[in-house]
Amino acid sequence: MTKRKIVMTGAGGGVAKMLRPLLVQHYDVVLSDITDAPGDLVAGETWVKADLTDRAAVGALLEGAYGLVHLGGQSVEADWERVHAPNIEGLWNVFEACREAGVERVIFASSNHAVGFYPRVRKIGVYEPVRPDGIYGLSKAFGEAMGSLYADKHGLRVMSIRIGNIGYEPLDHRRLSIWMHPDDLMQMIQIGLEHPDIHHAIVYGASHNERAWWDNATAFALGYEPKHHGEDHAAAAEAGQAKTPADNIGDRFQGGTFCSDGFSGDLDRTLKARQIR
Ligand code: 15L
Repeated sequence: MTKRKIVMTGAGGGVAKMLRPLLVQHYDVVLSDITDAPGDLVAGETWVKADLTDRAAVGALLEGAYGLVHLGGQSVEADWERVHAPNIEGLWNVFEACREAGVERVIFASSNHAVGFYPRVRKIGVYEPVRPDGIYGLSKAFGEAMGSLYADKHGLRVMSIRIGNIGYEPLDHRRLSIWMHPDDLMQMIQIGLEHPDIHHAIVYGASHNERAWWDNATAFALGYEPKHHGEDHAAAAEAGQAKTPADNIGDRFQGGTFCSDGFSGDLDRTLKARQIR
């Protein structure tokens, strides 16, 4: 049986490295990044070098694709120019190209940093307002809004995954609450690419974390059943935590150091504030 063509941007990054062997089992995968092709492509994978700010290149990349897994762009906090080019202008190009090419499904790699200023003592779902913890988080909130617009106005089916931290083990206390194993990310992406009832779904990219700060009801309603448990790795997380310096601001908020980075606000007020819709 011929496999469907899926494009994955940001294919040179760390998350893509973990996902590639899983994705190629199910799809014909076109990998893309701003770098040259790596030497480890396997059957079923091809590489297209493209810059997200190059509208024509993004259009050509998405031609004939059934779905897009969009991991590309700036992936940590940076100044406005570095975030704006790939995550705002580039994202616009990506959604426009999907609309024009008739791409049916988009998986948008959003981030926990779209809601990073929620205190750790709060458990949140996806219906609370966004609370970005920096310029990067702000761009992810913008991306979620793009997903909503293109689903409502142009009929795309979009899943925005607020990814916690992807890896084979949680790295510290914070990651113990937001960790996601690549196998579970793959399961979630497949739901996003295949589930018949998706319009625009915002879900949390997390494994089964006993210390979760998130209510992932929207993911569970779509059949998501994470296989990996954060608590199985508590010892590794404790060891990582022991090497992590204390952060009087970041340690109180879900976004961690992204919150303390450049903070000049009123800590008490930010902690106590209830965001009102
Ligand atoms: C993210 O959104 C980043 O892409 C990743 O590099 C980590 O910093 C992660 O969040 C995290 O919060 O741990």
